[in-house]
Amino acid sequence: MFGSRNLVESESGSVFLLGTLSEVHKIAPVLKLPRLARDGYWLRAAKIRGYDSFVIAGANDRGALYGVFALLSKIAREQEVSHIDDVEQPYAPLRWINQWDNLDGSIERGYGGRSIFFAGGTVRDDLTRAGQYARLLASLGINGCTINNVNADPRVFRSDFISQIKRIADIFRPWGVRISIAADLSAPKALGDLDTFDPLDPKVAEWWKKKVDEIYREIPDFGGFTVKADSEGQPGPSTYGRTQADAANVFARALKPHGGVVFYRAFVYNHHLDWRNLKNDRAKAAYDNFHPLDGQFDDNVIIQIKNGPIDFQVREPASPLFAGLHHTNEAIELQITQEYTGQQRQLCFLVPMWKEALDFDMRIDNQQTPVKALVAGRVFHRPTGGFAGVANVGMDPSWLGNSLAMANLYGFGRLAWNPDLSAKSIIEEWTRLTFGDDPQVVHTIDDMQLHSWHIYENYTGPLGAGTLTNITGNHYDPAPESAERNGWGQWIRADHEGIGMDRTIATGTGFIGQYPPAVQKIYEPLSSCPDKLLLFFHHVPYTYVLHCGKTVIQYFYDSHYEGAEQAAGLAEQWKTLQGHVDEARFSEISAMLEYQAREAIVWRDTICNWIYQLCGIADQKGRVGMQARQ
Ligand code: GCW
Repeated sequence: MFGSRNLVESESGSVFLLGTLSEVHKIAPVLKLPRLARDGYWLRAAKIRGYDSFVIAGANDRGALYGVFALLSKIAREQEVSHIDDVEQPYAPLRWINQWDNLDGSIERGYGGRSIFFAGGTVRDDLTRAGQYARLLASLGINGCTINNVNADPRVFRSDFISQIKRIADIFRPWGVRISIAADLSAPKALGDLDTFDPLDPKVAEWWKKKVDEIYREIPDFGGFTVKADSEGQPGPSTYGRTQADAANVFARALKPHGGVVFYRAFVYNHHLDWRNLKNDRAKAAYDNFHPLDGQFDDNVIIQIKNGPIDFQVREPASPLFAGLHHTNEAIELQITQEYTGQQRQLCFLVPMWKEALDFDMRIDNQQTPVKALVAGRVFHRPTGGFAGVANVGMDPSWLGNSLAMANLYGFGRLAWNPDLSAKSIIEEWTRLTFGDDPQVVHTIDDMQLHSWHIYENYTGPLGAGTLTNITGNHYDPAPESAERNGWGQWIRADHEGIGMDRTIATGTGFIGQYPPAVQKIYEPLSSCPDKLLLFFHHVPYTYVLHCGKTVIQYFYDSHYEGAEQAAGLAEQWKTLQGHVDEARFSEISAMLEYQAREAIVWRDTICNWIYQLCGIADQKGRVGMQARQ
């Protein structure tokens, strides 16, 4: 009716002026436009050509799309929009999702069904779910998605496969989500084209250049590569005595002319460490491998660093590598799929945990330098940086395996957009959007979600001991001994006298020395090391008295009993919502939480008995070790 594709009237009669800033300016030159960073948007209620209208102006098309989603979200949450005037900018330029999907349709550490992208070695014929996923990601401001497992299959680079990936890219494009591929450094050799994959060999560089050119012919907005090399059996530059920078740059140089980037993972470590050597420490690996290379990476390489120095445990300190790269782009890798935190069969809302990492102040040069600012490139004025979330959604109708787990993907997207948001405001948004605005429902679900991580920590890995799970098997059941005396380096070092990894500079592995001096001062002395991370940094006797006044052993007993009770409490809390949420989701989550309450008892008893067997100190409250005392 207005003769412009940017000016639309909805069925309800509302008028929307939608487009990029310059399009909006053409139609409504009287509006004073804000300045917007890439992907940012402006929502404004205004009178246009005599009509009460909503202006949705984006810095680019993607921003305009984000503005539409933001306005819809506000309306769905019944927020007042009639006087809206909101400018929103993303905190960091790169907000990517990683999927660990295998070409056969399975997903590594995926708990939400089969792959939405692949089946039987090819791209699925029916990509309906993939299209819905792209829309879902766009609604959160995600602008990139790596579609295959970082334990990468080189066959993705076959020409016939690239044209299949093009189909996924075509479906993602309207939603502003760029597709990327997890790349195997050995592909030129593995595919039989060359007899080497040495990144410094000109033939290899030429192979990557040609391959990348071919990809961009099919997918002009291709995002780039995610790379896992020299890690857990993946081929890497060490085969040829080359550095991680040599490997990263061979990809980067092929991608550069097209505007692509390389997320190069810092998860490089030796999984055949000698456990007998008390100075060995897997936690040191990322910093040891990457800090010396700072400044040697091209400017379209981003070092993708897991939030903690080990591997997505229920509690870890922030990785010191975030503070160790001053001339290199960084991204934080967060794990949305709950590998070590209940595998979507238990409730564990991870946003509070991620906030602790993002807000952690590294005190570089004694200045305020939180991890979030470092990864966004704000501290050292880097050209790019951001967030990578391992989502692993699948064909399950709930995407992740249960109807409450999506809060983690939602939360990741919101934090990637604005890490200053509180966990409480994020969960409040999510619950209202997912379950409506019945105050009892919102209050109850928010409360359950916000406490769930700490509850899970209580019965699986208190005091920074790590998730005391079966680390050589399913990463799910309680099995603390599986972490000890093997090459994986997730040692707890629990013996008859004491427990914990001594990572001090004075007597331990020296890991603490990787942090800036102000942070060392917090973790090195027992007197200032926080209880929640004590056993990550120190080996102490079971009788050591914590800041909270309990001994370590009593804290173990208490937290396990408390955690099991709290898990039972979650099931009770949920029951109060009967009749307030739809029957299908009500019974699905009831069953899950009842199961979780039982599992928490299994965890409690396994861990309490294990530690009692080791130390022989009975629980003061008589719950563990009574027989021994009688
Ligand atoms: O946590 C470990 C997982 C592996 C995963 C690896 C990684 C994709 O157990 O399944 O491999 O991390 O992050 O590379």
